[in-house]
Amino acid sequence: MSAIKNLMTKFDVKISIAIVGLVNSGKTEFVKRILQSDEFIEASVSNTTEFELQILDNFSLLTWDLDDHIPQKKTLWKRSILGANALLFLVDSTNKDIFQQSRKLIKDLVEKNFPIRLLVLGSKSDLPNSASVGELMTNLSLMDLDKTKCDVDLFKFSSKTGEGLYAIEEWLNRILFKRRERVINYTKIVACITLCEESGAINEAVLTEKPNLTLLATLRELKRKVTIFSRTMRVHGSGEEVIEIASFKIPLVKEHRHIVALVVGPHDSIPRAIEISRNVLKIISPYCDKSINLVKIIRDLYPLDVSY
Ligand SMILES: Nc1nc2c(ncn2[C@@H]2O[C@H](COP(=O)(O)OP(=O)(O)OP(=O)(O)O)[C@@H](O)[C@H]2O)c(=O)[nH]1
Ligand SMILES: [Mg+2]
Repeated sequence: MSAIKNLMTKFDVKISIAIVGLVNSGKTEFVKRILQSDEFIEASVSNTTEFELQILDNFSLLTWDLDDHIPQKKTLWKRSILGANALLFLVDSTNKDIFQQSRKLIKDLVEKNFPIRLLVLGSKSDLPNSASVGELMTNLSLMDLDKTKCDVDLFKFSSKTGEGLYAIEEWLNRILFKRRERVINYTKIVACITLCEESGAINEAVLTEKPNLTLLATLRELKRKVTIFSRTMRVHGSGEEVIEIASFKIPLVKEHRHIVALVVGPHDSIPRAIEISRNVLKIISPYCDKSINLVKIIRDLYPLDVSY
């Protein structure tokens, strides 16, 4: 289950998220990535081709294909998109030709529709020609928007590699449920598994001094998940996914042809765990065998993040 879907289905309230953007901005791919299954009901609404709705229990995802203007009169737009709990505006970060058009649409959306919060998302961050966050900020003139009308944030993400999806989940968590993860909090790393894609070698480190049966079963299952993740990410240089096994949260991070899976507690900061994973990846990347002492590396780097 994807982190975003998991977040939405955890709560006992109806949540709707609207995803808008130009044709080809990556809306459908993003929805597929969030749902990661065929178990949703697709409701199509007659008389429009631009609107789509996916419903899963209490959670609905609405998408709208924008063209050259923000619909001003359509009741469906007002009721569904502007009535949603969160509004995401997707921009294909690899297509500089559409930046100007997207800038105009975002400006119109803020000035004429007054959404309270807007998250602008640069999609397709996995591609080499993807514009940076700074470039997007400038080209979309996000700094010039009227802050009294709308609070705007900007992230980049990839539906193919999963990078940035956790930041989106965190944003939604904060906006929808007024929760904020404290990135400065230390994590409690219980265990870690690494995989070298070149040699296939898997390293396992148990950091807690009291491993129990649940943890051992989790590690067995995790090895399977890491292998599947490696297969899925084969064509990508980097990638991210957060999974849950038993009561553990586990970010899987790929970089430098290695994967690191850190097993942390259910309330730990995932952004911090991902940052730790990236630093561990830098250190282990030259090694392709089982000779590295993973326990020592993690304890030396992050002595306060280890569960004793
Ligand atoms: N590399 C890469 N390609 C992506 C990503 N997201 C979408 N694409 C590709 O971009 C193209 C458009 O993506 P869609 O998700 O269909 O875009 P859309 O906004 O739904 O487009 P319309 O429904 O036509 O308005 C497809 O070929 C996708 O495979 C991504 O994160 N990375
Ligand atoms: Mg689509």
